[in-house]
Amino acid sequence: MSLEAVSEALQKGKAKDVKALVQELIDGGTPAKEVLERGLMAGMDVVGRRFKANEIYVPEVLIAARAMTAGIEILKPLLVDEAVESKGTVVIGTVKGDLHDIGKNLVKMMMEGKGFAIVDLGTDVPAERFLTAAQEHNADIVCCSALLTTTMTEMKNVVATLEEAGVRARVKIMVGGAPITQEYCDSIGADAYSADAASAAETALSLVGAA
Ligand code: B1M
Repeated sequence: MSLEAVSEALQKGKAKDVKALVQELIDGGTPAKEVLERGLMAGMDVVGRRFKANEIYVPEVLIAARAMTAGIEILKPLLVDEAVESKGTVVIGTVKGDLHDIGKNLVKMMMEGKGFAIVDLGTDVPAERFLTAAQEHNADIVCCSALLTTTMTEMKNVVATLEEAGVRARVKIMVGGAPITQEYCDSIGADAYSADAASAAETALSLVGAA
């Protein structure tokens, strides 16, 4: 029972083993954040590198992603604070053309834990859908996630679409995902960039003046 064992089970896509190992580590007193970062995320990093090197292919990555989600489910109640007072409404989604949702789901989870009501639009979300959901739910923040260099440009459309509809002044826009940088955030006129889920939740609080 070790963090390496979690990482290895994830790399092999063994969801049942990942769940059992994560549970064992938690029961043994390992902090949830450590299990997430040094077990699950470390395993997914290896998967990403092997995928890039063409040593494994989409089906294996997909199975590893399912195993990661299974592990995260166990950690969820331990990673989030039980906030009671509502801090505002967040509309979140992975941008059009992009199906990666593990990072987006982590951001959602951390924000829920900070007391935000979340409207999750899922993946492959067009700019217009971010707009209609923001209007419908009177959102305080729109959060866009992207993992592909080919889809990150869609974030610029989200900013433009909200601007054209005249709602930009009352909705903050947050961006994140592996290829996103502060520089890119600034260049498209979004309000904030965060590198990881925990800091995204903190940033969201500061954007609504609740930090
Ligand atoms: Co894809 N994939 N993938 N993939 N995949 C990457 C992203 C890639 C880097 C792999 C590689 O080549 N090394 C590469 C992108 C290259 C590039 O654009 N530069 C890639 C590719 C090429 C592809 C396909 C095109 C492959 C193909 O079909 N030939 C294809 C595209 C499909 C599509 O989207 N249209 C594809 C498909 C897939 C799967 C479906 C198999 C699967 C996704 C399953 C799922 O998400 N349900 C998958 C996976 C799992 C990966 C890797 C291996 C892991 C991604 C992940 O979940 N990481 C990834 C390689 C890698 O990242 N090492 C890769 C764990 C997650 C916790 O991290 O999502 O970065 P991340 O989220 C972080 C932060 O980024 C941040 O917080 C999270 C942690 O705290 N964050 C935010 C995320 N969103 C945020 C929003 C915020 C703030 C912070 O504010 C709003």
